[in-house]
Amino acid sequence: MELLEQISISLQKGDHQKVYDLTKEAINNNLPPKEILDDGLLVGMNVISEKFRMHEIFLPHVLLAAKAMYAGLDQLKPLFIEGEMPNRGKVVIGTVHGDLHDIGKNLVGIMLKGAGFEVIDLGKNVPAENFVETAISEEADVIGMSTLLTTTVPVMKNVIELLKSKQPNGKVKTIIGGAPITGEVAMEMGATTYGYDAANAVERVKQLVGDR
Ligand code: B1M
Repeated sequence: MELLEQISISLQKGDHQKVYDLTKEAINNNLPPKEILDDGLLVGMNVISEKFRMHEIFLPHVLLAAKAMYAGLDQLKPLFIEGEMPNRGKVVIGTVHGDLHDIGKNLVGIMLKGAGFEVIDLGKNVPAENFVETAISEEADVIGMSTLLTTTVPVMKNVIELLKSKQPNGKVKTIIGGAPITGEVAMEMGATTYGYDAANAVERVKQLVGDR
């Protein structure tokens, strides 16, 4: 079986040690990090997502798969970020209050760093005040919010409203993303823009800071 397929299958089995070893092997074989991510780890995670949606697997299984995802992703992270990068701007990112999903948000952070942005990652379950206070005190250009739960989508609006009240000049822009987010939702929430995946988020953030 091909190495990337083995990574995907081991991730689906929740075998984090195997995913760690196979990812290491793929890196040593000089496979491009983006290929290891897209054609190995994310393929496996997508199968998990679908099975979870169809109630074929349950939460403990998903947790194991997420742990296995990180066993691979953590090794890829430095490869996406390495090298001298111009400072394109500062982005504060996090998963909104009430939501503990952080794999997608972390991917966005890694890609932004790889593209030369300074990223302040507030983690998951981040209160609105934290986003806004950090963005203002750090003089960030953009706040990036992630959420995967439909119930926490409105929380993004709280952040955007709070930002508007603390900084009415609109200096800090906002980007939102995650599975339930569409362009329409972003407009409803009052966000400056949205990203449908990590690569798209980088393109959108570049546009927001004027493609410096
Ligand atoms: Co949860 N979960 N989960 N889960 N989980 C979903 C999201 C769900 C869709 C599964 C389902 O039922 N089909 C469902 C939400 C339903 C809904 O709201 N409509 C769900 C549920 C219900 C729950 C719990 C409530 C389950 C429970 O307890 N009964 C619970 C919630 C806990 C909480 O947050 N308060 C829960 C828990 C968990 C785990 C902890 C087990 C685990 C998370 C582990 C972790 O993140 N460290 C987990 C997982 C892994 C998933 C699924 C299976 C996979 C998510 C994932 O990591 N995908 C997910 C199913 C699904 O999404 N279809 C599901 C891979 C990742 C790379 O993709 O995060 O979408 P994603 O990110 C993409 C884009 O969305 C985008 O770019 C990323 C990469 O290209 N993006 C952005 C993301 N953020 C962005 C920000 C941007 C721009 C783009 O700009 C800033």
